[in-house]
Amino acid sequence: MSTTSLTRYLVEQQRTHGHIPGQLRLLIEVVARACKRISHAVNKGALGDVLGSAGTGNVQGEIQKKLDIIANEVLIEANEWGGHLAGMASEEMEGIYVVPNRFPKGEYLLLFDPLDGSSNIEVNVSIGTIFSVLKMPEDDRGVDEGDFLQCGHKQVAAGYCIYGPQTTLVLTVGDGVAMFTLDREQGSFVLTEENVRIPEDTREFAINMSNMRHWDAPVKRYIDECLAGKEGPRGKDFNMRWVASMVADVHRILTRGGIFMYPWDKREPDKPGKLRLMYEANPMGWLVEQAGGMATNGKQRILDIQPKKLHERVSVILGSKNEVERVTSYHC
Ligand code: AHM
Ligand code: MG
Repeated sequence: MSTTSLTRYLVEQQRTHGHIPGQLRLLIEVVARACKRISHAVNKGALGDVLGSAGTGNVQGEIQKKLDIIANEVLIEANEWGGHLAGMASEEMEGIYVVPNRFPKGEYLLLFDPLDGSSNIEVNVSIGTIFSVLKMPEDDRGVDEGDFLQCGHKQVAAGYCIYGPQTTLVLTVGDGVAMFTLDREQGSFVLTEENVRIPEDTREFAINMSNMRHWDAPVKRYIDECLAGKEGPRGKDFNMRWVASMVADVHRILTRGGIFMYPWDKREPDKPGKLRLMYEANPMGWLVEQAGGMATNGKQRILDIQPKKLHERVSVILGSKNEVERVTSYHC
């Protein structure tokens, strides 16, 4: 039974491996603390009057749930005063959040999807918080939106916290992927998995099949071949899983392998996909790569995409390396 707390893991990363400066360590601890509070609110459900729609819309035109807003506020309140951040950006806010002048400013930028998979809140299915940390560009005098528009390979920390049967924080600081389970009695995250590895091959795919008629030819070809099973060109049967919570689908892939896809489709030809590059694809892409998997948009490594705007969307194909390589090769 592991006794290594998140705090100890981070101190050791700082001390021994030199992966994280002290300010970044504190930042991650504060994010983890905020996730504990969100987990608490999620668990209360109907008893805490946190379910249902908030009656507002976000910048993407999606209806916000009460928990979307609560989680967003918890993350901002927890992080704004610590002195380690210059600004924040969230899927639920139109513009960036600059740390108010009454607080000291730090050198990091925090980006998050406060409650991913929020369509699953009422049905009691796993949801989560996804986060990504960037460094402010050097010699920058004041934070603006342009400072956030950095490629995913510049992330200095990324992770998610899944609120499911267990609350688990999954983290990378560029030294592999570690998982920490929330011990509710102790109130702390405890290391329960280190050096997470995604098997290179899989027989499990995750995609919203109801969109099949809108897909592009390469994705259709890949899924058709999976569905053809043993008798088809792949010579093996595939299984399908789709939770419709990216955190839950990615968590399964980090746990036992698989491929996840949310591809561009013909319904909205001008939108490059549904998922957001900065709050979803980049942090998940880095985690998957750190666990030996691969993440592309069909044509390019996700982490090499230069973002042009904060709420940019992207096609996402990630998971077991050999399968992601195959779908990507079908696009060439
Ligand atoms: P959200 O951030 O508004 O919750 O939307 C993102 C979610 C992902 O978690 C999930 O993979 C996808 O949307 C589900 O989409 P669909 O409703 O097409 O199944
Ligand atoms: Mg989301």
